Amino acid sequence: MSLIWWHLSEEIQEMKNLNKQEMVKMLALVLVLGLIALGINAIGPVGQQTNNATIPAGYNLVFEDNFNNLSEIKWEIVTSEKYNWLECVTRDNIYVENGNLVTRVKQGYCPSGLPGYNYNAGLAMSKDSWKYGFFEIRAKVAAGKGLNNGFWLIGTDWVWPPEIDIVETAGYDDIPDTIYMSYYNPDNEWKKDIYNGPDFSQDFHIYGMEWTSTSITWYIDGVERYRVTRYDGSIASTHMQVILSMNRGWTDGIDGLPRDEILPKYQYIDYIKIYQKGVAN
Ligand SMILES: [Ca+2]
Repeated sequence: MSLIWWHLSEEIQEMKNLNKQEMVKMLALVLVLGLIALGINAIGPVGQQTNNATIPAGYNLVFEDNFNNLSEIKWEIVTSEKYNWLECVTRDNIYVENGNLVTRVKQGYCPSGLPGYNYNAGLAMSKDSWKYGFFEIRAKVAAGKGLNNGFWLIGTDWVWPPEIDIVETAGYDDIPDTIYMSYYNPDNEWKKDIYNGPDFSQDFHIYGMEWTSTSITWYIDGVERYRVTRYDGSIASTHMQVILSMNRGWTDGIDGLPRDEILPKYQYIDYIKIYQKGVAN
């Protein structure tokens, strides 16, 4: 503290010695520096890009959920009676908290009494479906071996293939620093790539995917990370529904089971936005 005060005292003394012209120059400099600081602030910290930075030109918003509440007009909360992995899917593991959709994996037996399943998870499926568009979520995934965070698209009424996995953490490791981007095309060919980045469970990130009649392109925080085109195989041309989920089934049998002591685990989704070309708001 005393050092800072000493420097300040010196600067005040120097200011007293400045003539009027120098004072005007200094005030102008302060003003310019202030404007630069304001500009930097408007851009925002890394990982907080504006949506405009990530959406390709020519798209209009057609679906949006900021998760201020859980809308059962927009979402079907799927349960095990309809679908299950190697755990049960129950309603209580999908809920809204502090403006985020939370999907949870926890220990617990299945209400439906399916044998051997002592974990349960949450899954929300969009009631609407879309053909082509730009799909984006801002999410903070959960860390932990055996946990599969997912934001993906599937054919209406669970018709498979096609399937587009916009983001998956496969749960091979404790730290989710690898994002899996996958596409199962209508010919049942699996196209895939991975992106190795930071520990994605430490902060929210923006995951996007553009699907056109000729290509599918994956984005992480506004940067293109993978693309398949019609030259790699057929591109899906049917309506697809969005699924938001976290589960523990995908890596079962590959040393991927979560340790009981890390549960419960939570994935947070701040928003989902879907844009299409040539469609008015
Ligand atoms: Ca939100």
